Amino acid sequence: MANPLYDGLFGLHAGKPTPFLHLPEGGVLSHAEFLAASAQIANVAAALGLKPGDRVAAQVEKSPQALMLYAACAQAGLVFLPLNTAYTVDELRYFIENSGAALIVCDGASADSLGEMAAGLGARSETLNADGSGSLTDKAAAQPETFETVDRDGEDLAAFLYTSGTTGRSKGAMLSQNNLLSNAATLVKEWRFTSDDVLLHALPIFHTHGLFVATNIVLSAGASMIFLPKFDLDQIIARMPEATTMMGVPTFYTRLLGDARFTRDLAAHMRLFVSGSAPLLAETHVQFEERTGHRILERYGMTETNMNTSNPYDGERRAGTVGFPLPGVELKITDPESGKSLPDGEIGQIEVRGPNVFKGYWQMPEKTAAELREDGFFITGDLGRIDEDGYVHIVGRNKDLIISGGYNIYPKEIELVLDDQPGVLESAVIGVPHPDFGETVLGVIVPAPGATPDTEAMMAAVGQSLARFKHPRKLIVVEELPRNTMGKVQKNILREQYKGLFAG
Ligand code: MCA
Ligand code: AMP
Repeated sequence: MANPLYDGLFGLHAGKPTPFLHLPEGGVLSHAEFLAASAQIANVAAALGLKPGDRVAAQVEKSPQALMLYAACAQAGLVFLPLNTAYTVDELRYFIENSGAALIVCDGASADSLGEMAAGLGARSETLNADGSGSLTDKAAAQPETFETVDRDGEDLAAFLYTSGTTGRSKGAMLSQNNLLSNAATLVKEWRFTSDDVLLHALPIFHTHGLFVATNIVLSAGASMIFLPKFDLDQIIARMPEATTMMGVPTFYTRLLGDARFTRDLAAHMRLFVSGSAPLLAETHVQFEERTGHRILERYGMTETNMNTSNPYDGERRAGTVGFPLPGVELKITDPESGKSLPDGEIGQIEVRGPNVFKGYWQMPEKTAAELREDGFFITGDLGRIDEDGYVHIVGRNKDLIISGGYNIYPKEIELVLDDQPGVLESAVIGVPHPDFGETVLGVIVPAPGATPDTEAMMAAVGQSLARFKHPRKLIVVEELPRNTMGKVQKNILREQYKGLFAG
């Protein structure tokens, strides 16, 4: 028997003294050291009574120990559910309740509020702080450094990642072991990763990009990574000489270009820069090549599908495109009304099928059926076209979504909070161009007749219930919202009207 995810990413490195994590403060954690410590955490989970298939929710800062928790879940057959550290207690309650998590691992600072909530929902809770201390690692220290890997099938679930929806309710995307493994194997090959690679890792590890793309590729290739707690320009510039590759959201690249220390010399030895999670402006692509001589490799993916397309490693990396479907991934452009395939060159919705496509949304069969067709094609909600050379272009979104600095924000969730505030008749939340984050959030408010809404109090209310990155950067009060003849709010008119508000 076997456990494909654990065996394919972690087990293959058992006992090896090879480098895995280059730490921010200096020093290296080898594969063997990492795996011994993660086996101790797997033993803690078993001692707590967790059973294969149970969900483990983690809202913890990025640290080697946080990654060990991921490895421990794989080894013990648990479903890993990483959560953005910016989420408020209100937001977390929903994820924990909805997933039925058996264990919640959180920072010591939120132990009181989350621990109480966990207990109320029948879950256990442990703490793990940014420096690796906490009740989880305290308990792990007393456990053996080996753990008998739990048998799993490739079709068993490995992780849940919550993604918001256009209705404002988040959905737990269920990812199987094979979803994660197949994508990692493909990307290692396509992007030519080997054990000689050193990845500069400054992404969060609670999303697909930092965890399933960056980390899984490094593990699968036996490479190592410089594991920084977050994106910090000084650190990136200081550590780049040790790296061979970097992955980031477009904000990483625009920030690097804004710093005179980021020179052709500094980047000369690098093998590859990858960008994704949000559109990379063609002008950033061009400026980056002018500065460094490197062409950024842009790829396209989603939480539900991992990576779908990539520009080529060899061959032309075409600015403003996301390249070709990855081997094993089928991509078609369809008419949003009829679902029928459109000829190349025409704009329609992007649908994808392949071993990377998720198993559906946790306990939401109707939502799953609405987006995942019976024949296996997933309707991405992105609009695109395929050009005459086969490159995929993303031209827009068929879903009401804002992407700020690589984080997805669903306007509906914010509108629901704004509409609830005293003196508000209705609201519309839109994304407008922002020089640093690509897009940022703007709230447009219509007061109730005779009322003067207190925008400061409204921002405070938003702060109470929603993560900081979702907060509108500005609230604008208007008399009425533009509507079409069907009465639908015309957000495109608002976006056009306010597009210059934050322009750099
Ligand atoms: C931080 N803030 C943000 C964001 N990040 N606000 C809006 N959008 C954001 N992305 C808030 C902070 O709380 C702070 O609030 C203020 O903005 C300024 O923070 P700053 O120090 O400038 O930000 P930072 O800490 O440097 O972070 C910016 C960042 C970070 C480096 C771009 O957001 C980041 O690492 N983004 C990557 C997200 C990612 O991994 N996405 C992948 C999703 P204040 O100061 O007012 O308190 S996976 C995915 O999309 C798919 C599958 C894919 O294709 O990869
Ligand atoms: P998420 O729900 O966080 O997985 O975000 C997935 C969405 O990010 C996709 O549906 C796209 O809208 C967007 N996205 C990811 N990569 C790219 C890219 N390279 N260019 C444009 N949009 C992208």
